Formats: sequence, C-alpha cells, structure tokens
Amino acid sequence: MLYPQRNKYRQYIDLSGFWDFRFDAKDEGLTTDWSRGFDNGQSIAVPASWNDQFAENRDFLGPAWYQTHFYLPWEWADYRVILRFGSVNYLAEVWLNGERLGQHEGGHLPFEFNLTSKIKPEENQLVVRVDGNITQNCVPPGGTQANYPSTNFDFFPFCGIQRPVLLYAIPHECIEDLTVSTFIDGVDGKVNIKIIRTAGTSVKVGFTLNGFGNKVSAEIPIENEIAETILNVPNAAFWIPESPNLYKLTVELSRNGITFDSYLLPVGIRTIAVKGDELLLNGKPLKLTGFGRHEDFPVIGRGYVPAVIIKDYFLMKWIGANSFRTSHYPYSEQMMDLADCLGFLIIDEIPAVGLTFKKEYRDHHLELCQQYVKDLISRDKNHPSVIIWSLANEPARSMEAKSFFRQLYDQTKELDPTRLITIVSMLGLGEKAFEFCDIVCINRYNGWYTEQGRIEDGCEIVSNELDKIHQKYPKPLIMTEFGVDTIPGWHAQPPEMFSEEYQVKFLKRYIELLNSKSYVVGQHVWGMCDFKTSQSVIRMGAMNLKGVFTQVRRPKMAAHLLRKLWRGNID
Ligand code: GCB
Repeated sequence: MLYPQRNKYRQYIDLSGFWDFRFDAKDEGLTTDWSRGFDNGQSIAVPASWNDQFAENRDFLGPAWYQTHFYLPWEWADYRVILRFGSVNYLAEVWLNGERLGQHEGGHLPFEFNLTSKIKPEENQLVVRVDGNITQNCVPPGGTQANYPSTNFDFFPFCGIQRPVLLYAIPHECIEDLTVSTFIDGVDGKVNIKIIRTAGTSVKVGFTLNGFGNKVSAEIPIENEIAETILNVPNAAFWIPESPNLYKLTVELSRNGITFDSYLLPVGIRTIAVKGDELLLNGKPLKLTGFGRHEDFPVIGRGYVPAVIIKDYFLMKWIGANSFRTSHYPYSEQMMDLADCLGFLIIDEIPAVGLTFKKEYRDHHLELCQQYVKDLISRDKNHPSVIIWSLANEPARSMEAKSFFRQLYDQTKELDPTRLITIVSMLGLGEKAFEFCDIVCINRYNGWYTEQGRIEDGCEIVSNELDKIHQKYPKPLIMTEFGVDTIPGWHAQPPEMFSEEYQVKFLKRYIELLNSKSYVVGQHVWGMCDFKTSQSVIRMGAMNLKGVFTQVRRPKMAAHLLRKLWRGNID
C-alpha cells in the first residue's frame, strides 16, 4: 500500500478539521438512517480520540457518528479517487452520499475505499459510524479485567478517527505497489525493487536511485503486472542510526516515451540479522537503547499530533535512545517516516496485546492477527528503520499459543524474509514461541510488582532467570520492558516505591545487570512518558506513571540518569 503523495501525476487532500459528531448511546443511528446524514451534531476535531474532547462521555466507547462534506477537485475528473483512513478505533462503517462503502475492524492500520464511480461533482457527504467497544472477541481483547473501561491491557481504549483522512487521486493505470529490500556486498549496496502495476498493455518502468554522489538508473519493459529489478550501488552510503543516509528512488511508468505515473520513495540501504548472540546491523553488532511507549497526549488521546512526534524524537535523541517499540499497536505513518530520516530503529508491533487463546475466540483472533500482519507489512515494509516485527505483547500462557504463533511467524517470514520476528513475552522459560522466534524479548518488573521495595532481590532473580532463558533459547535477548511507577516530585531517602529515587535506583541496577550480559542486545525502559489508562486501584489518577518523562514531556530524575548512562557524561 503506497502512501498518497503529491507530484505531477498524483494528488491528495486532507479532510482533517472540525467534523459533525454525535454520540449514539441508544444505538439508534443505524435504524434511523443517520448514515444519510444526521442533525444536531456537535463539532469534533479530526483526527483525535473523542474521549478527552468533551466534558462528558470520556468513558463512552461508542457507537458514535461522524460526518463531513467535501468537493472533488475539478481537475480529478479523470483519475481514480480513493478515500483513505489512517486509523479508526475500533470498528468503522462508512457511507458516501448514503451509500454504504464497507466496514473495517481494528485500529491503528490504514484502510481505503475506491470512490471513483461513486463520487459526485457537487457536494459529497461522508458519514462514519465508529464503535470503540471491544469485546473478548476483538484484538486486542477487552472486557476481562476489573478496570474501567474494562480491557485486557494497560492503556486507555481511546476511540474515534485518530489519524488523518485523505482523499487522493492517482492515474487509472498506475504504480500500485513497490517493495524495496536492500543487501550489502562489501562496500556496495544492492537495492531490489519489486513493482506491481495496473494490468494492461506493455509499459516501460524507469528506476532512478539518487544520492551521495551516485545516480543509478535502469529501464525495463513490463508486460505483466509484476516486475523486479536490482540496482547496484557502488560504494554505497549505508543507513545507520548515526548517519541515516536515505537515497531517493524515483519510479516512473511510461508508454511511447510519455511518462504517466511516478512515485518517490526514500531508500536506506541496510541489513539486519542475528548471528549467535549478536544482533547485526550491516554486519556489525548493534545494541538497542530506548523505550516502550505509547501514542498518548492530553486532550488529543491517541490522535495524530505532528508537534508531539517532533518533541518525542527530540527527547529520544537528547536522552541517547536509538530505538523504540511501537507498543502495543502500529504508530502513525508520519512517525515511521521520521524514524527513517532521524535514524531510529523500530520494533514494529501488531495490535495483539493480551491475547487469551480462549477456544471461543481463538479462530477470530488468529484471522485478525493474520490480517494485521498483512496490513502492517504492506504499510511499513519499505522503512529502513523497521528491523523487527513483533507479533504480540504478553500473550497468556496456553497450550494453544505455540501453534498460533507458529502460523503467524510463518506468514510473516513469507511476506518479509528480510527482517527479524519476535513476540514480547512475560513467560520467560515457559514461552514456547521463543523456540522459533529470531530474537527473544522479555518484560520484567521484579522489584516492583514482585519483590516490592526490594530492588536488589528483584535483580538477582532476573539475573538468574535471564541466564536460564538464554541457555534454553540461545539467541540474542532484548529486555523490552522494565520500570516502576513514579510520582514526579515525590522524594524518599532511602528510596521508596513511587519516589523518583526509587525509579533512578531501579533503572540503574537493571541497566548494570543488562550491560553485564553479552547476549542482551537491547534495553527498552518502560516507558518513555506517563500515559493514560483505565481506572483501577493500581493506577493512580488513571495514569500509568512509569514514564521517565511526564505525560506533558517533562523529565523526571530518571531521565537525567538515562542520559548519562546512554550518552556518557556529556555536560
Ligand atoms: C506490562 C505491559 C504494559 C504495561 C506494563 C505495566 O507488562 O506490557 O502494557 O503498561 O506492564 O506498567 O504494568
């Protein structure tokens, strides 16, 4: 799936802004035809979660209705016109001018509708019904814990249209998709490009890779819908976090010397692999420092806010992080683009958090996870920043889990043999999926949920356990979560749970421990920032306070500690 772009042959408009909105507490909208347009709406910002925008209904998860109107730009008359939603959580049903376009299940991934034959030259009305209620049949599953709103995970189930809605135009005959994979041969780079184009008569496709004093081109005729070529880049400038070199790949379709479509893709030449206990980027050992985190900000919820993305990357650079995990769902496409430009490495996770493997839901869960894998790879496959696909966070212990993940793993490998695959588990030795995962990812909270107030005891347990896990699964290991809730400004000496001193001590001891084990190739602190979650007795103010920054991005003492540990004494 290619992201819409603007050039001589392609255009898009962003439908973001204030839309009309109505809660539908009685669920009467479907039977009383709100799909044809509804009255008495209130204004709502799109994109953004609805939960924190109003004084009431924060915990109401739907259904709710959105509507807006738009005109087709007149110069688009001869184009294919597509409507694209970046993310709607959780279930979306869409109508154009009263006609049902379809529905989509699952937040955080894009979906589209072809409007070409449906759109009117005059005003068009777009209506979207969103249901954010998550049952146990959903992925992620809801409704299992005593928290409110009830979930089977620890973040607020924000709902609504959370990322941009775009209307875009492409030529009827066009570049449908591009898949780029890169290899290294000594000092040279090899860029493998697969193109899918609209079926039709023979065309020529031109590939030009430009950058760092190099321009490499190829032109090939294509008869079929799919064609593949390899560009050799002598003395290539490889993509690494310290120098995230991006070449510009231009792909053009032409017939009889006339170009009729073009697409520009940034390309980072890099490889990722594991060998023995090592994680290798371009053949060289790599250690990850960084965070598990959330898309979360006051008022906007899980909505797309460009300024927060910039701020977060700035803070991650400041602190010396080179990586993060998109816990516990795919992040915005703009976040991924910037990671390529700024040199961040990403563990890219599907929204499969808290899987239960209960018999009655398992088949649907697997189907959804397979769809998520397909859609995530289709969306993110061309990002050099993405090095690992994560198929789940903390699945439950179950006899069924291994075969569930084996199927997902095989599907993922087949779709993308160039990246590593993992699941993030709390089961440790008991996680059977580690037998086939490429890399082991573990979350640990000893010294917090267990060994409360006893960091040393917690660390000793973790240390012994890690060695045992590594003996059983001799692969590189990433500690994908470790952290403690910390009230900013709360102090205690000697350190006590919830105090800033306790967070500092906990992170320092864990990092010393992780640094002492050669097979540990990554340390991701949980979490980067405090974030909103459902109400429960263990979540003061309905917040998870394990951030080293507050929700509004102010550093706690621990942020300064991490900066020292990860960047050295720099000032
Ligand atoms: C975990 C989960 C994460 C929670 C965290 C916590 O293991 O993966 O979603 O937020 O623990 O703070 O309890």
